[in-house]
Parts: sequence; C-alpha cells; structure tokens
Amino acid sequence: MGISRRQFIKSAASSLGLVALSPRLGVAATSRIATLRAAPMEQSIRAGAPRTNFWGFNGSVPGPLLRYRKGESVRLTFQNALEAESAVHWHGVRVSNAMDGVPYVTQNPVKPGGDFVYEFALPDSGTFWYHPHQSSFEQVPRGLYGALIVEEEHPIEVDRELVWLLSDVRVGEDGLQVEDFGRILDIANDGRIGNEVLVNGRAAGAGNVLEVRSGERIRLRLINAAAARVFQLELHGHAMNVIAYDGQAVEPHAVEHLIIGPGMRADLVVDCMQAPGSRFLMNDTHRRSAGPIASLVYGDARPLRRKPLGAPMRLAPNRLPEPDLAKATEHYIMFQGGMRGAPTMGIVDGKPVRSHELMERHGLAWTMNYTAEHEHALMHEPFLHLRRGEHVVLRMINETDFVHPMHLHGHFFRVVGVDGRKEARPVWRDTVIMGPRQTIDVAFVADNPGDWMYHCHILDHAAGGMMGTIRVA
Ligand SMILES: [Cu+2]
Repeated sequence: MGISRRQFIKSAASSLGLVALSPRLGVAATSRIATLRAAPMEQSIRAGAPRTNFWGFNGSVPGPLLRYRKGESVRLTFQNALEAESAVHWHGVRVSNAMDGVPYVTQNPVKPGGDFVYEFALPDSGTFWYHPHQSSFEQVPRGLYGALIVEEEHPIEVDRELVWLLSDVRVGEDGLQVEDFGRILDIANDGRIGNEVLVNGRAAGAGNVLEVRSGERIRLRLINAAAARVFQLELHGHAMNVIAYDGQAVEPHAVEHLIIGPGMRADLVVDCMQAPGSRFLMNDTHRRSAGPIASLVYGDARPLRRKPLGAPMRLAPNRLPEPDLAKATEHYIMFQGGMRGAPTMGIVDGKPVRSHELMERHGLAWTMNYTAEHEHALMHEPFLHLRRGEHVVLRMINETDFVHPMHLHGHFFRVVGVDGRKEARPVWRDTVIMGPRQTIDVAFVADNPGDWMYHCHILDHAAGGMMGTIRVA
C-alpha cells in the first residue's frame, strides 16, 4: 500500500493545507527551519476567494510547523520585517526567562528591520505554539502564529498525525481584514471575534474536508490560536479520546465536548471506524453563531482494519516538579471588570480611578486584585513575589461575568480545585479556563527564576488590564 497510501496522505494534506506526518513512517523530527521572518503577506482563505492581507511568518499563515524531539535544542533567528516592534514567545515551552520573548519584560523589542536569536532546550514533549507577545491583540489575529511540536521519545502508534491551528479573522466583503483592533467595546466584552473561522489559515466549515480511510487511527493536535474565540468541539460518529492537554499527558479518556480556549491545546486520538463513503461533521457549538469546523469524509478504499488499532494511547508523562499542597503557600487573585458588573474603581499607575475613567481615559476594562495593568512597555512591578523553589497554590477568583483562559509563562501548574472542590485527577496545564464567577485553584513549584507573564489569553482582555508579572527569585 506504500505509494497509494502516501498519495492518499498527500492529497488529504493538501486539501486542507495541513501537515500530515506519520510517526510509523519514521519522518525526521528535527525542524530545518533556522529563520522566522515576520512580514506582511497575502493569501486566500478559500479557493477562488479574494486574497486577504495578513502578517505571517515565512510568508504563510500559520507560520512554518516547527517539529523537534524532546531534549533537542532550538536555535532560531527571528527577523522583523514588519513596520512594528515585535518578538516571539514560545507558548508552553519551559524556556529560561531571557528566551521567553516578552518585549520590555524579558528582552528589548525587536525593532523593524532588526533580528533576535532565540536559543533554548526542549525539556518537555508536547503540542506548543509560537506567537508575538507585543500588541498581541493585533499581531496574533493578523496572522502571526505557528505550531511547535516536540515529539515524545517513544511516540504512540498512529497511522497519521495532523496539526490543526484553529483561529479566526475579521474580513470584509473585499476579503481584506477589518483593521479595528483594540476597540474598547471588544476589550470590555468577549474580545474581538472574527467572522471567518480558520483551520490552518483556510476557511473552516463543512467544505473543509478531511479525507479519512476506514480503520485508520489519527492523532489530532489542536491548538487554539484565536485572539478571543473559545471553541467547544463535537465530532459526530467518533470518540474524541483526549491524550494530552496543553502538551502534557492525561489518562486517555473520551469526551463528548472539547472546550478549548485561546492559547490552549488538546491532543486527540480518533479511530475512524465508520464505513467507506460515509461523512461526518466536526462542529463548534460554543457560540450561537458557531457551526461546522470540518467534514470527515471516508474514501472508498477497503478498510485498513476492521477493529480499532490495539496500540496503547497513553503518553509517557514529562517530568514536572510536583507541588506539595501540604507545604504550599496560598495566594489569591481576584478578577473584576468587563461591560457587565464592572467594579466601581480600579487602580491605574498607583491611583484609584472610577470605572468609567478606566475605560474612557485609559482604555482599560479589567482588574486583577483591583489593579489594571498596561501593556508591557508601561508595566509596573510584579504583583506577586515568589521564592525560587516555593510550592504555591494560586486561588483565582473570577468576579466577572466572562470566561478567562489564564496563562502562566515558564511553568506548568496542576488544576487542583474548582469552586472549592478538590479535583480527583488534577491535570497539568499552562492555560486554564475560568468560567464566569468561577474559582479555580492551581498549584505549582516556582522553580524557574525570572519575571513571568501571567495574563488572560483573550488577548483583548490582556490589553485591557488583565496582565501582570510574577517574579520568581
Ligand atoms: Cu479574559
């Protein structure tokens, strides 16, 4: 089946513009990409559509897929061919602080025409991604994002592996991006939601066809690179077996709905056991305006196998420092703000201001422990100081009516409690969704020294005050 299978994979891959790799075929893991160049570019989001203006890495949206093996080192030169300052952040990779890519906090911003060399080791296998951290509410939805995959030492056996970067874009009828970034109306609500959902830079929907063969096992790495859109995915006729969240192994389990907020990832194993010629939808059901993401269409080829592949789905866990709750110090962070139920005041630059001034004068809408922080260039002292090696429980109290995917840099944490109830199987995450009015407890060991961003990954919320740094020293 060698050639026909390869052709089949190639055609399935090109139809979606996605990357298909098969660990069973022994594809080389080491990315040969040495340069990431950010520049304005254009591409069509569907066949025959007018071209849409983007900012992309190496001329495409998403940027090139970076793929390495666990334990390898990365050396990449970032070249800034934009007319704006930028830098690259490696979401979820436990890098040293100087390589974290946060302008004004961990490095000087890379000026237009400038470059910066990133060099770091990859301690964890998993599904990660990269994007700028400067004016990210604008630079990410303009198209600057890509996947960074780190293979396990012993990858699980599958027939095919796919990486889907989910995102969206706000386009007009002329196909051009509507450049209304950073409006207070978006900042103070759910964030700026695009009107076209994208999978790997191409329009999602029922017409976004993934050809599958009956009997095959697919590993699907999902990354939510949208600035604000939360996805709740359903896959008809198939079990979605989650094997990792945010790149970290979990006990394989089937879910009916998969909620994946901005910044978050999920690795799925899907056994395609339906009949040749059949067709199924993957739907997003999170928003009223949501709809199909993709169609799974079975080819006519005879089934690859009659029963699902028996190989284990469980991934070997990465070695992460285990927090000891008995000796952990507790810290509280309260979140307030937004259009509904906004607080009556917030502290900006050390001075209390009324909430309407917060929005009208400062363009801010959210507070953490009463303080609304500016973006990096004007950022103040860390709001939390941790000793290196300190075991920590962060209790995050969401006093808002909105969802917030909260992301901590440089560390993974265990989600140990929800609304005061202990989680039976606390998962590792680098980004956790807080529902409206929900309280989430996370625990971690602050073992990575430096000033680390802690922020909402709805990028308009981050720009609107929901960001700050945690110092580990
Ligand atoms: Cu938020």
